[in-house]
Amino acid sequence: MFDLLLDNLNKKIISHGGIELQLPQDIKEHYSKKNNSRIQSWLWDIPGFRRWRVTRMDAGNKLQVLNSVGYPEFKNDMPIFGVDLLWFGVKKQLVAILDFQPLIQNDIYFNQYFESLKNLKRSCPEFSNENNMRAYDSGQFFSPCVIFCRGDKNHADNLLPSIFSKFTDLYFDLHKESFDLDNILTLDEVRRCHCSYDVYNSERDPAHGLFKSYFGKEWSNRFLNEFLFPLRIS
Ligand code: BLA
Repeated sequence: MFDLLLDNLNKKIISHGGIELQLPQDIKEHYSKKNNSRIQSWLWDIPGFRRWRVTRMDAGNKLQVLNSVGYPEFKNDMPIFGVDLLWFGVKKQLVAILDFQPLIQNDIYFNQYFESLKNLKRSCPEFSNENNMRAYDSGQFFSPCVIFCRGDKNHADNLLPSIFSKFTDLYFDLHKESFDLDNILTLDEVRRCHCSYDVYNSERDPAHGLFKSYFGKEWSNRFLNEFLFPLRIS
């Protein structure tokens, strides 16, 4: 379902100087024999970022996932790139969440970093139904401009690709612009926020239960602690 988007993202990362880093084999690619499914990940070293990860899960008709998080360097207080795309084939339901994930909830910060995302959100009302967001407390690490859609095949095939591509471009544009902006947070504050982001998400991410049921507890704990949210235990 998300192959073209994955390709599009990885190509954009490379065009911004991204170099793929080596991952342990079972993190890079892992199979669930029981559920006939596969999870694959990429870790990128990109100038100006301290970590950028991409994960794709293919559980056939049951579930397709594209998930990616890009963390800027600690000396840059701009938001974190966050994307979680899910396709439930049986229900034919899309759940798409794309956000510049804010480090703090503060108007000065929003004014500095969210003008372009606000305009993108305005241009696609179908991706603006975040009132239906469930698992997360949207007050933390989500912005008022979060792009959220619970939709159908039409949303997935005809609207999502262009929104995803624009969203990624706007994020890289913002990253470039951020060098000319004054930071609102100090390096230590940014580090603390990135740490809290990993702790917060590792505790709330509905993926953990899902991974356990597909890939077992041991592998899932390792994937969560060592790959998805490594600052959680540092
Ligand atoms: C929801 N994410 C979910 C759900 C699943 C995953 C199964 C519940 C979907 C449902 O409502 O039925 C799955 N998340 C995954 C998987 C990975 C993952 C497989 O991270 C693999 C790595 N989540 C993020 C990021 C964002 C995010 C970066 O990882 C933000 C952009 C958001 N996911 C997010 C939110 C929900 C969600 C807000 C809740 C959606 C809702 O409440 O309806």
